[in-house]
Amino acid sequence: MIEENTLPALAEIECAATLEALEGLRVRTLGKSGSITTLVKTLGAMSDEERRTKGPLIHAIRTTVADAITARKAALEQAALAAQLSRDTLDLTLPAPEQPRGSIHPVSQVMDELAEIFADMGFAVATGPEIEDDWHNFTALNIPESHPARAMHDTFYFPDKDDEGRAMLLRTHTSPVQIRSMLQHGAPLRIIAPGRVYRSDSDATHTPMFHQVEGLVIDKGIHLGHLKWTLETFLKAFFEREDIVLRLRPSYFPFTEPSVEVDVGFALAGGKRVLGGSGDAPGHGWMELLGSGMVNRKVIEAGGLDPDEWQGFAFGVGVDRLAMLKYGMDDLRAFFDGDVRWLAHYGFSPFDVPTLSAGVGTAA
Ligand code: 2NM
Repeated sequence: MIEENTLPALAEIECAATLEALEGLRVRTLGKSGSITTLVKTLGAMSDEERRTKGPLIHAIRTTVADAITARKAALEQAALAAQLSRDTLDLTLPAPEQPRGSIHPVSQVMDELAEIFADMGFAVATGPEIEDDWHNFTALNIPESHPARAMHDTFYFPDKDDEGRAMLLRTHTSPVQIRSMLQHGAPLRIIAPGRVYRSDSDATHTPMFHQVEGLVIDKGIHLGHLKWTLETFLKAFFEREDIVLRLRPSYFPFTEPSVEVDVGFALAGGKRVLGGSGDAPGHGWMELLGSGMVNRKVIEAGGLDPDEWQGFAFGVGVDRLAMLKYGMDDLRAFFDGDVRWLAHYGFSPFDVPTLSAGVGTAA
């Protein structure tokens, strides 16, 4: 009886080619009205004697067929998975699609470098409004009404005055930030003020908006020696050269007394100016780089401090010019054209931000 009911079923199960065919077999044998289910049901009508002899056999048939179906099902699923795995291939050697990526503008890069270098010397970064009043931009800086820097052709004025009757303008330098810092924080003070400044000027070497960084130190007993050391240390770190040589020349700015123009020695290499070495050596020269000086007593007073107690030095330099010198760009106007080809060429990776290890004391 086992043979009669199971062998053909077992052979069919073993031959089932698909999961669907196997499921059909299961329904026909173990389903509600399947052949083996029907066989199991016959047990109910049997005498005790008959059930005792046939019962174990009938249950053995059901178990054997059920196990065979389970085993075949596992084999078919395994085969289906193996077939799919061999069909679905992933080529890990294919190049990833190129992602368009922006870059850091050289001006931003240089401003970050400056903040880093001066942070190493204890300077904080100070910022202030680009729309200023003429008291913070001029008067407080000892620039009198008659000074040519106040003339309409240099300064962008707004048509209306502010609530306090002061003329409004686009700041012509970041010095008003230094005045605001003195008034807000008092002394001692060590800050740099980087940012956009505006002058009505436009040609190959001047743009109506450009970038400046100004530095200010206010403390007791500050003298020109501190100024020279600070600028020398800054320029060596920024240009990553130990052979930077400075030349200080007397000059004039209304906000400093004495005022000092700072030149940097350069050599000519292949027709290009390379900073480093004395400008007095044969084949060398001096390049004017920045303005500086001891803060004028009147400016310290305008900043709310007693000039008999507090002294200071200040300096100002063009960020765009620093970037051009360090990274070898020759056209200032390209800085503000927004040409993506120029940006891709001269821009910096956002993942290569300056770190403290690139600051003061690590120049090559
Ligand atoms: C320069 C040159 C010399 C300067 C002065 C001040 C302030 F506000 F403290 F008085 N800030 N920056 C200064 C001095 C700027 O730029 C060529």
